Amino acid sequence: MRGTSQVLGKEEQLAVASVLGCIALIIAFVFGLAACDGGTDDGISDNADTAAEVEAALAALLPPPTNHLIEVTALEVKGSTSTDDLAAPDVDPSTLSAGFGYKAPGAYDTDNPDQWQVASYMWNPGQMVAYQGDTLDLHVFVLNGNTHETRIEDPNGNIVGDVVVMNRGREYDLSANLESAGVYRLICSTHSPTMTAEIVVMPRP
Ligand SMILES: [Cu+2]
Repeated sequence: MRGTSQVLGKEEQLAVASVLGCIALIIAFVFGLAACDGGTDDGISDNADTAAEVEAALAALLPPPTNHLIEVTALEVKGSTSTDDLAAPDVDPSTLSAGFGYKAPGAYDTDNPDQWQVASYMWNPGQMVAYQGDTLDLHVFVLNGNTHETRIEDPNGNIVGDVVVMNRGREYDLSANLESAGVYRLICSTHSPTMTAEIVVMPRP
């Protein structure tokens, strides 16, 4: 009888433990639903609340609006070689971008008619990154090229600030309030379209 009693006691304990486990699972499930539900019965507003919470969490991860002072240089890079090493390209220089240059054999160096040269104007850096709501100050120095007619365009193609004619050896300051997310552009129309830099503005929640 003692052994039977002991066996029944274990079964009872297992049954009680099983019931308690089920109750714990139900409680956890209900509380889990309540946490996801936001405590209200309105599914639409619950989603809105969740979206607002996610936006607030993302905003907290981003740096506060700031001012970017970026040093920019107007550059022209050149390269030359000889027809002994590589045949010259079959290209009409007048069809190239104003930012590109090509001087054919004979035209480049009359004393060495086998030499030819290519060149390209550019901004350095060519790509910059900021967040919506930041301000941008570009401190520009013109190293190459006597003249660069320069502007900043917002993501809709509208000119921000003034169009500035820049000359070699001078420094210039351009600024913009980056109100819109998207790609702003620093454009030299003298050497368009290739002398263009991008300012990628990330959206801020
Ligand atoms: Cu230019």
